[in-house]
Amino acid sequence: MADRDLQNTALITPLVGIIMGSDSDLPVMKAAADVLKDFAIPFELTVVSAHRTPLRMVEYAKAARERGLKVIIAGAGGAAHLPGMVAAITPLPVIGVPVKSSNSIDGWDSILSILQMPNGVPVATVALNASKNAGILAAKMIALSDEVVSRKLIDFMASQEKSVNEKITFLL
Ligand code: RP5
Repeated sequence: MADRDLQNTALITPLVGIIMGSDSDLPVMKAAADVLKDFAIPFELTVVSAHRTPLRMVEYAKAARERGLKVIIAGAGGAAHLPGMVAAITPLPVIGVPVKSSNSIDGWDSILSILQMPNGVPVATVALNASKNAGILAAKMIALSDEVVSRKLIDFMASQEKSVNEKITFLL
């Protein structure tokens, strides 16, 4: 599938770049895209492999800020070097999603290789396969300078609270 096909719009500049090491990560990473769609935040989604397409990774990370991206969500499994390497190149915040790939060591390989970054090169790491949270965190970053997204986040949080409160009432 062409990159263009995976953009939620070809006309609006994406604010969030969702990248992943392999198309096999897509079933996990799709939840981040779903969140951004819900918040009407323009994003792009594509495969960038630190190991199989290293030059593409460097080009992507170098160009990201000038293309208008504000935050990058990077998911990878196994020896998951993509989020850290992208964070080493771009000044943009990078949210790392450890993906539990089929040949992983229960996902610990992905978690530790994304989480254990050296001082000076932070990656905001979410839980294993937690790309939904990566999408929400990206939305919170966008909301810092976007009142509409901020309002949507406040509504989203209120609806979560309401749904939990309703369940509690039901249990009583
Ligand atoms: C990583 O290796 C990818 O992020 C993926 O999670 C894992 C397996 O990739 P495939 O062999 O399925 O392409 O680089």
